[in-house]
Amino acid sequence: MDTAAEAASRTRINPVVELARDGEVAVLTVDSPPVNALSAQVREGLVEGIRQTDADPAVKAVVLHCAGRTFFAGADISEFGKPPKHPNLPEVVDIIEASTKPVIAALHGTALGGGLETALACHYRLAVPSAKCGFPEVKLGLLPGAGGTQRLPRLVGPERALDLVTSGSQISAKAAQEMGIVDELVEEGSLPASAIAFARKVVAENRPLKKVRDLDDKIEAARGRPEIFDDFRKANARKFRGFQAPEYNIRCVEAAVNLPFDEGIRLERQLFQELVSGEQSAAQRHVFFAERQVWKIPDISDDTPTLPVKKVGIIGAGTMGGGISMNFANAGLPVTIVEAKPEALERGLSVIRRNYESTAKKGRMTAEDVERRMELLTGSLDLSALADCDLIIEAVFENMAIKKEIFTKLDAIAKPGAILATNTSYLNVNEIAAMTKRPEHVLGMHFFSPANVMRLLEVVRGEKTDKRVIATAMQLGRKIGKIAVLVGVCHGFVGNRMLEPRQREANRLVLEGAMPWDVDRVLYDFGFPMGPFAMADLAGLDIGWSRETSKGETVREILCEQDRRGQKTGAGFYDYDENRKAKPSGLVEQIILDLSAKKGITRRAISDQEILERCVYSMVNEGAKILEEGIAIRSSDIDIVWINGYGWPVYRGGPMFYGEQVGLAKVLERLRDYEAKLGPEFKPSALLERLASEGRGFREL
Ligand code: 3H9
Repeated sequence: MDTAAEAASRTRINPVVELARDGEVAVLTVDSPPVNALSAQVREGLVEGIRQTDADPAVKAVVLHCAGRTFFAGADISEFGKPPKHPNLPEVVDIIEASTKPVIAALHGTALGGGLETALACHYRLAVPSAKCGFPEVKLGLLPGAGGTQRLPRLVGPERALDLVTSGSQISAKAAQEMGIVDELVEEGSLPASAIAFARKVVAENRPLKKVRDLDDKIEAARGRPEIFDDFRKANARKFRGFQAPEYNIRCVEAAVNLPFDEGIRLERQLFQELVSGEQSAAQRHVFFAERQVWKIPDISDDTPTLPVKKVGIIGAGTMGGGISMNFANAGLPVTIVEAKPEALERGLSVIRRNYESTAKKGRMTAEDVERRMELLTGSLDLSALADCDLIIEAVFENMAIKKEIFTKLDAIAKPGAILATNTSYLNVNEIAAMTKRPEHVLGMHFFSPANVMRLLEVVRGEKTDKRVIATAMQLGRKIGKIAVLVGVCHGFVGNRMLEPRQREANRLVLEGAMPWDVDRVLYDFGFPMGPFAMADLAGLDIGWSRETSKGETVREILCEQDRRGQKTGAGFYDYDENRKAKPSGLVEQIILDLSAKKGITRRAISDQEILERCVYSMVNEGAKILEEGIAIRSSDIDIVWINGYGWPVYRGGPMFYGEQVGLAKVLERLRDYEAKLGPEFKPSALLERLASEGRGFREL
């Protein structure tokens, strides 16, 4: 309980900001759950708080502190794109910096973005050791727009500032202290008392008001040395490809070095405004919220009980089974891997070891970590070794008969209550579940190759799957670091089903007049890491192909027949040199021309625009059908699948977001045009027709 005296020295400035007094030190406490984002109300409260402390002659110093789990986690992202509310954050930080009393920021949790900018405008910064800080704006397609790009280089120098603002990564309080962002570390859990004590010391020693804007020693040396920035651009060109924000961040840091503070701030403001009103940031902010939305399942509440999973079984030690096993071992769960043949089991386990060892070689894991993980993996040749597993994931060859046989056997072996999952990419999970007497415990868990690396996990809900089983799979997905998306049963689920129309159009375009490298270039320029033909060459053209059944009816079949099976054979759609660098192939061009002629197709010039529209709008249309059928819960889930599983550029927000950005009416019009010219594959989905006619978007469903 507060004493009467303590209560008397507290003033509530507004519902989220409180001003307390501890002798000559004022403590401004912000309490705006969940993450103390700097919303309009928080900003108003801070400005009023500083006004009051400035006006009160009894106050000699101010501590700025947040209640709950974290110091300010940044600007309130949900305010972007809406009419601005005053005071804005740049105004707030100016007012804090201009305070006539020293302001001490007390950091815990994650001081991010605008939160860290607020701290940099304070005169001192303290942090508990577990605190982290960073500028994640770039991940939202933005730059620190409240002085961060100008103050950070003055504290840490331009090189480190460039790294921090363009990577968006978080650093520990200790690292922040070493760099000069944080003045002192204080004992865990000691805030705000330790900050109040520090403030007293500042007052007692009559220390001057230290303003970061006045510092020069860390930037001086870089002045007039443009190569620092040019080299940084060059070194990161691949990573930044297509993104607008990294370059804008670099320009701001460059300005911090070369321009007076106020001019730098003006440039920062101007570039921030440009980014925040642009398409890329809108897309990246959409992805931020979509990634958090994906875990919410309308008919399965957060408090749905989950089933305990202490031991995992994996059937198949191939590429998929091995990768999946690594995820669980990484999370500290024991895994039993079952294979049919001893050589295959041994090979699978040694591939896993090799993967871990190569991670260790890169310094991202210790030799002990490798051993600890390997110890969690047990191989077996007998399915009955899975009898005590809580979750069993089948990851064998994509063949319904084999999967059915395995599930029939599993049903007899697995303990009651165990979850049985299939890692199928296309097959009907209901049919597989029907082989067991416990279809409510069966679901799909579709991992993406390489399964230990790719973030996406499609959790496939069968018609009988129990809600607790789904809640457990989603929770496990989170535990192993995946982004899990709940999808329904259909051929290819969300991701592969939408890949199909893109693939179909890519192949048709090639027969109608484009070359594989034309299609690849258009999709690469759009932002995919590679086009479909380069991708096919990488994966191997002979997946699912056999010489006996090959009919020579597609370019791919002809290439396989000629032993051009992709990168592994040094040739596929492209020719490859000894460094695996791709070159367009004259031979392939001839094969394509011959095949077009054989099929009676008169080739024509095809524009880049047509390539893009046919490949991408057909995906949007398929996505609309997926939504219509209830296979995905919401359009943003589809976006998450494509961004995390198929390399869709994050700055284009996912296929459904992109469709909306283009305009559903325009997409519809182009689909109708292609339907008339090219056939029923382009028939628009009823949902797309309806939304376009109502002027609504997928997000409003
Ligand atoms: C910026 O600062 C611009 C300035 O430079 C310039 C301005 C002029 N705003 O992630 P969680 C919500 S840009 C609004 O699940 P965790 C989030 O949606 C900003 N909402 O928790 C979720 O809501 P719900 C720079 C936000 O513990 C809930 O809070 N800052 C914000 O796993 C819990 O979030 C960033 O980019 C926000 N800023 O992780 C930091 N942050 O429950 C963004 C969170 O309804 N935030 N929410 O789904 C994060 O990285 C993580 O949320 C954090 C906590 C690490 C803080």
